[in-house]
Amino acid sequence: MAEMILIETHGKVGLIRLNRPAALNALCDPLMAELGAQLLAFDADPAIAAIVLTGSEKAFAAGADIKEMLPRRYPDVLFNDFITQWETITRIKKPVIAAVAGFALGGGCELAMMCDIVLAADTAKFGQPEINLGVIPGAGGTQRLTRAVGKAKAMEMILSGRMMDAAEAERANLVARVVPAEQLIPEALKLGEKLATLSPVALMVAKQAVNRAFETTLSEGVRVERSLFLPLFGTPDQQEGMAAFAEKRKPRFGQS
Ligand code: DAK
Repeated sequence: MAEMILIETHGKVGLIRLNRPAALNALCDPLMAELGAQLLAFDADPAIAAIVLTGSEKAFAAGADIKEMLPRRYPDVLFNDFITQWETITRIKKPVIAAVAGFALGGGCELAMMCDIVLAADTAKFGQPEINLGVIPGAGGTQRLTRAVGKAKAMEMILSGRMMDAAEAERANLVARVVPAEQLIPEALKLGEKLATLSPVALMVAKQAVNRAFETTLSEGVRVERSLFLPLFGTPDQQEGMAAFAEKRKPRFGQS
């Protein structure tokens, strides 16, 4: 059987390509298990500083595998716990960049939204079409899409199943930026390489701080930010970063 994901490394950037082209990268259990294991492996690998997750030109992922879900019944879905492996990506400490071309639908859109930064090709199409299947999003779509694009668009997309193209997704703050399709992977790798030159510990806590904004009030979030910011003054990277600025040279982070 063909591998469901393909792995490359580019310097300190780990690239994961979803690889079920015949099914538009539908996210079946074995694929999600492979993806989760690889994300954890890159996270634990000191030679890797950032991760790029992508699909094919036609589809980032067209959703969870509908044919696999078809026979499932409640309460089996409750006991067999098919949710757990979807959440691995939210536990990754290194920055994860989604590079989305083509369809990012249902679980595919949810997977992209679980990444830290989403870059989109001008061919990308985002949507939560679960309503057409008689269900609703099940991997955070009702929550993350609403927080990203606001109630008006999220409600319309989730209730009607309408897709958003890349330009609309950028206007609606669902993606960080849109690039020509042929530039998608080079741009994502370039961004990953840039992150790889920065302080690993600062990147990790920056992620934590931004993610906290989705979970809490402003005053509590500001307190969390402070509690993450102040200990950075005990790190070699803070000394190196500030000394390098004062000495007009490039910092060398993560050396000790
Ligand atoms: N699942 C399984 N197969 C899929 C698929 C999917 N989501 N999407 C596409 N395919 C398969 C098609 O069946 C077809 O296979 P063959 O018939 O050739 O064997 C092949 O991919 C090519 O698809 P099409 O022939 O349909 O290609 P088109 O270009 O005509 O159309 C399309 C592209 C993306 C518009 C269309 O394929 C489509 O509508 N796909 C379904 C999109 C969708 O409804 N996605 C949402 C699925 S529900 C959860 C986590 C996540 C979820 C739920 C729970 N937990 C953790 C609890 C998520 C749920 C979903 O994502």
